[in-house]
Amino acid sequence: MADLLSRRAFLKLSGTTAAALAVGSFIPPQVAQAARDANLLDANNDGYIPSMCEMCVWRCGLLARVKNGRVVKLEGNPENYHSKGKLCPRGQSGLMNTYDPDRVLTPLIRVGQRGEGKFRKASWEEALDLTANQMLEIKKKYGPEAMIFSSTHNLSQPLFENLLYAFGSPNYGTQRSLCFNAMIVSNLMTYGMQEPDRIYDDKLKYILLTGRNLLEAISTSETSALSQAIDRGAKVVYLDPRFTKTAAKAAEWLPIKPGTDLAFHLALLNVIIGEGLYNHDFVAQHTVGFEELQKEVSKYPPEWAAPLTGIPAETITRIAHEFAAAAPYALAHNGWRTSNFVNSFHTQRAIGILNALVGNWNVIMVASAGEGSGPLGAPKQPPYPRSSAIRLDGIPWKYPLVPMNIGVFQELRDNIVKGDPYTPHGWFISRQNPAMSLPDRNQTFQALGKMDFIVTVDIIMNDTAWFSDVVLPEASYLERYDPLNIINDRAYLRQPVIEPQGEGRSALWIYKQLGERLGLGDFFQYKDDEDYLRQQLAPLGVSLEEVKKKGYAELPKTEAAGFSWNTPSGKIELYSDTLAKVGFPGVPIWEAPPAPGENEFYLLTGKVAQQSQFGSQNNLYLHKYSDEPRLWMNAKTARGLGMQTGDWVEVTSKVGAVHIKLLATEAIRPDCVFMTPGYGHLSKGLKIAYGLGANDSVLHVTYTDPISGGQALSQTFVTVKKV
Ligand SMILES: Nc1nc2c(c(=O)[nH]1)N[C@H]1C(S)=C(S)[C@@H](COP(=O)(O)OP(=O)(O)OC[C@H]3O[C@@H](n4cnc5c(=O)[nH]c(N)nc54)[C@H](O)[C@@H]3O)O[C@H]1N2
Ligand SMILES: Nc1nc2c(c(=O)[nH]1)N[C@H]1C(S)=C(S)[C@@H](COP(=O)(O)OP(=O)(O)OC[C@H]3O[C@@H](n4cnc5c(=O)[nH]c(N)nc54)[C@H](O)[C@@H]3O)O[C@H]1N2
Ligand code: SF4
Ligand SMILES: [Mo]
Repeated sequence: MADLLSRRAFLKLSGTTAAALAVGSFIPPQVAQAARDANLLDANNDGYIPSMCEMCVWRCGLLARVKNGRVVKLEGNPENYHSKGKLCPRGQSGLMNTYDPDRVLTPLIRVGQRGEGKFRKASWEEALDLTANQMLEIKKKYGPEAMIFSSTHNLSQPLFENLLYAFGSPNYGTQRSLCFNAMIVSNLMTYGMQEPDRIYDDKLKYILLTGRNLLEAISTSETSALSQAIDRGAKVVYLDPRFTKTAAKAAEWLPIKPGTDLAFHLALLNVIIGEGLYNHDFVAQHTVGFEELQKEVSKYPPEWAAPLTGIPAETITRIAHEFAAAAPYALAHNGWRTSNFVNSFHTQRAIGILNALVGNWNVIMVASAGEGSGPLGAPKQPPYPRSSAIRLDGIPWKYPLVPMNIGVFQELRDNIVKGDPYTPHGWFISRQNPAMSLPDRNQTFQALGKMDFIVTVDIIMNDTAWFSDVVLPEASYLERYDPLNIINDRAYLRQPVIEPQGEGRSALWIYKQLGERLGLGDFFQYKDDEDYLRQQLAPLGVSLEEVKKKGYAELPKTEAAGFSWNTPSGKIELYSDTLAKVGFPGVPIWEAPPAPGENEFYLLTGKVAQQSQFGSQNNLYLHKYSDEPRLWMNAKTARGLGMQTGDWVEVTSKVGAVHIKLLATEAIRPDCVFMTPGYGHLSKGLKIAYGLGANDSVLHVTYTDPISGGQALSQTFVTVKKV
């Protein structure tokens, strides 16, 4: 007994010491002066500072626990609509994003060959001068369009966009075409908005999730809302070729054949319309194009969809009946990363239309309150110069319906490689890792290789930074201010919890500095970060000091104006004239997806709860709790091929090959294999992530949906052999 006790005591002690070492040794002793000024800490520098997570784009509210002037823990802020008091595993581990020993803490300038990883430290003065001079030289020689800009959604993006549009370039790559273009463009065509909000209240009875793995691909508030709805007895039907954690919690898992979700939903529409189970009043009053839809979907009965999807006709018919019976408390979730096949746009339209037919508008689906900058103020700025250059990503000449600020990033990359219609010479990247997030990594390196100049703003040496000429270190999200974040009727604040380590600086500061050096100072009319925030808060009549204490500002209630959908007809468009006018089908039609050849598998990709995209794999805490990255293969298929868990295999597609260990599992269809994204980093500047696992972007072939411009990630087929 004594032995056991002492062993326990020892474990407890060594655990504490290890944690203290891991975190404590990197923590600078000073908390942010801003927090002290706002009286957020007591005389011992203890307290909680409200701020915002940035471990993913959901931006939950957090409370940073500060003890003796050190941040010791991040907790969910109950006062935030997204976190509601909870942070996900990535949010909880955010401390190690700030205290990562591999953080880039000074500006860096490349000295060796590109990709060799040899950089020298530089002052901000030198790095910013060099960047501005290179950009101006490119502009002078080739025009502003020869500088391309890319960035993934973040709060300082309006300033980034100021930089690129004021510079005069039309070439802008965002993550959206790699993620949810199909969902956005489809919602714009059907509802006239990018993404309606969903209400998971007591009444919600039936939820159809199409590849939306909410219990692993986490959006805290929605993930919790789904779990609570399941607890209250709502039925979840989940379609995914993989048995995910969401499948485990669903009432029914349908291992649908990849790319055939469209057939499944067309058949649901067929039954609901054919048997007259839709909400006649709602359809008559609030939609247009019912006849065209009815005519098209009459071609798609469940018996037609069954052999395509692998789901029995009776099951499809039953689900159609159950869905209609639950109306209007039935939700067909339109998904998030909807970049699976080139027919994903039609799948999305069919899902949107299914919701309209059961009349769940204003009951389960509502207009999002969060779009736009609402009633906030902004620094004055002149209009942007007009750019006469054609956009390299095909908007609008090839993709007439894709909004400009969304773009088609993979097409931009491909046209850089082709030099068609012209050749760009510089690339400015911020908060993004296109070396990994774009399909076909080899092609991305070819595009990067064409540049005279590449600059990246990041906090670590991600693979893109590793191949850059200049790396500008942003302060981490616990060390800086950002513009306010509107969610519903509040504007939330990100504020520094600690002073920046090293030379890290906020994006607000970096873009203003660059703007001034580029002669574009008029687009950055704020003295410093706090001044920017004060200008945002001015119309609300609330002081920054108050907002620092509370973590948010209430927005004035606006009178609900008479609502109509922002479509040409002002109604929900089951048939869309806009689509038809540019030569696309006005109602969703069946388009057969390509299928793998003999001995080939669909390559699936998807999020895991412990990692965010391509940027968190070097986080020590997340690394500790992540599974070893392996290729999932159906156990029976693996046995047939003489392979077992732990074997090293070579996975080959049309564009690349990787080596990875195998995981034989029942949790995937026999015709699919699966890889977790975000592994196989090349950057030796990431000591934990370097060389770990393999990169699925090496394998992905680039396919683009012609309507939404979304990439088609599940349309890559691979062979697998033992090595
Ligand atoms: N933990 C964590 N949470 C995240 C993120 C993260 O990186 N980590 N990222 C956030 C972001 S940016 C996004 S966009 C969302 C993405 O969240 P989700 O939309 O849930 O997307 P994924 O996890 O990429 O893929 C979901 C599932 O699609 C399945 N799938 C592949 N092809 C098909 C098909 O043809 N049909 C069907 N029905 N299913 C298919 C895959 O097997 C996978 O399980 O997650 C967000 N939340
Ligand atoms: N194979 C495959 N490809 C995919 C996906 C997939 O599931 N599989 N998912 C797709 C989806 S849904 C999306 S949304 C895209 C995402 O694609 P990207 O946006 O390119 O990927 P991220 O990993 O989110 O890139 C974030 C970068 O920001 C850096 N960063 C983190 N914090 C900060 C900060 O405070 N400041 C700055 N400046 N940088 C910071 C990180 O180090 C990282 O380099 O990828 C898409 N591509
Ligand atoms: S979902 Fe997780 S990682 Fe994303 S903002 Fe919220 S706590 Fe942070
Ligand atoms: Mo995404």
